Amino acid sequence: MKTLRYATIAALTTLMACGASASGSHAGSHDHDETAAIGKPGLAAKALRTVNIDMSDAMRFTPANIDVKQGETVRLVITNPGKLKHELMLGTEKELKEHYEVMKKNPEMDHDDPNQVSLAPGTQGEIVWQFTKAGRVDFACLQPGHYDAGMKGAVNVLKASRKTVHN
Ligand SMILES: [Cu+2]
Repeated sequence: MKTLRYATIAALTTLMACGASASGSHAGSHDHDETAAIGKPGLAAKALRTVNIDMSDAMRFTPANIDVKQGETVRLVITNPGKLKHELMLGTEKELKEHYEVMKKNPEMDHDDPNQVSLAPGTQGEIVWQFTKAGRVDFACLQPGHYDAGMKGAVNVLKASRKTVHN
């Protein structure tokens, strides 16, 4: 079991390294493919809008559907008023499912990526994220059992209007 655990942590460390370099190099051209599909860590100063999301022990996010505009940076303020640990991770459905399988094998595992936040009961956290690509970005709680119970939601990224042209 130890071998599995350490292998998983190594994989996560790689993921964290990708996330860290993506958030730390806005001036650079480094784009992680998987991250690009859902957007990238946002700059807090550019977050003009805050969206509050509650995570409940009824295994629901409220709201579970959020509309944003393409290119918009949003501050997601996430609250866990329940008695269980919950988390919110942004990702493609495929990524979320893969992470969930890892979480089920390692329930005590914590990760610390810019696209997710894990919250102990009664705590609050935030994710500042820029949604760069039109389409759908899924999110889910990957605590064992929670995703299966329907603890998931989606951000609908609406295509940017042609009025704003960036040169
Ligand atoms: Cu949960």
